Amino acid sequence: MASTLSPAELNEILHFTVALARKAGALILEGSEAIRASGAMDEKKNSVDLVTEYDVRVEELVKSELSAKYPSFKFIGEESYAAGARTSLTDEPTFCVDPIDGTTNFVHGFPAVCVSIGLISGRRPVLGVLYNPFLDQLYSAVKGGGAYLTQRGLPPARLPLAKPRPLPSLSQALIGIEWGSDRSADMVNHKGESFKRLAGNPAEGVVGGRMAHSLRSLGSAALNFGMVAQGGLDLYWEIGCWPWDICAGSIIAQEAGCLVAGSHNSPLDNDVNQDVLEGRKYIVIRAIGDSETEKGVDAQKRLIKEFYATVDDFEPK
Ligand code: LIP
Repeated sequence: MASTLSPAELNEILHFTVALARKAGALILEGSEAIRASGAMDEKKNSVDLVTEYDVRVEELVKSELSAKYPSFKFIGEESYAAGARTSLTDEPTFCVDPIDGTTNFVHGFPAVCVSIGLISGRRPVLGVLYNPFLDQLYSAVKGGGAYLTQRGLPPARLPLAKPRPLPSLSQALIGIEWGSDRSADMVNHKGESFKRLAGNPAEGVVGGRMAHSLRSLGSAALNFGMVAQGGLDLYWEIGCWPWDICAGSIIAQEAGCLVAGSHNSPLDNDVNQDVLEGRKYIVIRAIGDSETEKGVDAQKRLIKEFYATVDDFEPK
């Protein structure tokens, strides 16, 4: 079902959400110094699934401000979920929030950290804001309104940042990947073999190797989506992260001409519906320019099929 929110309503919500993201960003910066001084952090499911007092405090700030301003809207948040809240997705407007995406980076002082505030309506993302306070980079989009990057006091720049070039094959791609926090042999073997084939040289014995230009890990699903939207990464793929990690990033990417999809057999129709949102398997490819022989949108689908023919498919736990 289509979103019930009008463009004017979405723009008003965007205006409020951008200001809130900057406020949350200030608390993240304050927390960064405190956490690096104290080293205080807790573990969720294991020693690499980290949470800090500031993940919880930022979510409380964002949740209280959103519910005060939009009392009828529902709320899904990483730390609320960790605390046992289970908000099921309906057609009603629902905020989907990750207070600190890139918590491991946050703890280490690696500046790829952001607050991610998405809005879902009609079971599809319709608004997204990502704010990285360390680099003062703010990504934003509303459905039908385009995607923008506002950084370091410069005027908003429409995404992608450069005219999309053709991408003939994965061998010319810069690909975003993540190890994630499930380090079981099963997960690490699937990811390891997949990464090996993406990077490996088929002419030097790597069966099914694609020899991509290289692989990158920003350590934040949300910022990986932002980087694909701006054209700095060609693709990003992850199995195991959650709806709050990708909700805002997915509408920003779609509004920047990207194709977003779920697992190996999801239809490549760029419909980020409930199955894709909750599927915990995500892929996004940048806007691709038409070449003499192929339309960019066809190249996006061909390359995702080539990608899925290269990597393993497996179930997140
Ligand atoms: C992180 C994601 C990342 C994934 C990590 C973790 P967090 O989110 O952004 O893509 O690999 O396991 O889920 O926990 O920093 O909000």
